[in-house]
Amino acid sequence: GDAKARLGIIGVPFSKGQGKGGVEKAPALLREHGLVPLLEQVSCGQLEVHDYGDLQFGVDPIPTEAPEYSKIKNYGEFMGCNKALIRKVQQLLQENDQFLTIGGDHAIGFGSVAGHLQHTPNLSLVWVDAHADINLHNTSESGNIHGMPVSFLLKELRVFWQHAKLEQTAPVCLAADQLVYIGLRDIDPYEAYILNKLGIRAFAMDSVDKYGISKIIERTLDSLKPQNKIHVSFDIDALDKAVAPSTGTAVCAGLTLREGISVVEALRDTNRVQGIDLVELNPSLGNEQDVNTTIASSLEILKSICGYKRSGNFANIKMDLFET
Ligand code: HAR
Ligand code: MN
Ligand code: MN
Ligand code: MN
Repeated sequence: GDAKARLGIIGVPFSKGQGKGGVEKAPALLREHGLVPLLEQVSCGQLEVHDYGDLQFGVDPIPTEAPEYSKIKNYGEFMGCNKALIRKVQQLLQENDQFLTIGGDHAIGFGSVAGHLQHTPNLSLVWVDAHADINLHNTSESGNIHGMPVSFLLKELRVFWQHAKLEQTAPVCLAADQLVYIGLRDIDPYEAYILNKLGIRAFAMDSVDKYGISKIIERTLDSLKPQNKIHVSFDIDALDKAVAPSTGTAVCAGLTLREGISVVEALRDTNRVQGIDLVELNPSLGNEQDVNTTIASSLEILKSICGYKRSGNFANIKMDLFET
């Protein structure tokens, strides 16, 4: 058959994008639960998985000419980590066909997508999340930078981050018409305003309820440029609290596990997914059963992105039972 595709995995144990410790433990925990062999197994021989371990990162200085950045919690830690991640993702894409980033909190979505854009400028981004994560330094109420990564990526919002020197660290940015959200249900007023002003496609949970997930998937696929590679940034809090309780900012009435799986299966079936993030799994939150439930849901989502077919898969069967 065809040559195997290579998937590179990088753990990013970053937790400074929000206030709750524990989210940095997710990469090690998913590995303990057999992530690497599991993904190779579900792909039925189509995927060769290479684990690059955890990202090493430091702290950047806060730009002195931007005193307003001090309102943001841990800006220097955010930039230090994301600069390292931008470089690492480019290495992963030189050495592999696809990459998976395991957080950590969603602040690492900036470096993961920015690194991807430097390698592949024509990219579409599907952000699956309860939250829009598109705050600016002057619109965020919490100061938590995991609520801001998308604003660092968009061309139309670069003007608000002049002192971040993004033209040096992440010169290729994303056009607003190549971003689609699914699963939103907790959007800050300024975020809603930005989404509206920039005309960003956002399928919030009211749309999922009104039209059904299959229609939302169809409209999502229709909106992505067919020649573009796809980056799927999956925040586990997109899923309902019942199936993903161990996360820092759980919101009720989210996607069912089946809806989440349907979304990533459809994206996978385009054969254009090149980058994946799985973020915000926090094993320090909730009881043992909550943690196990959230790990299981995370693994189901990753399995489906990496080729698990609920309808069955006989791609690697060796013996022809019906030969006469
Ligand atoms: N919008 C809120 C803020 O900016 C909450 C953001 C929560 N973000 C995440 N990632 N959990 O999606 O603070
Ligand atoms: Mn390549
Ligand atoms: Mn998020
Ligand atoms: Mn979220």
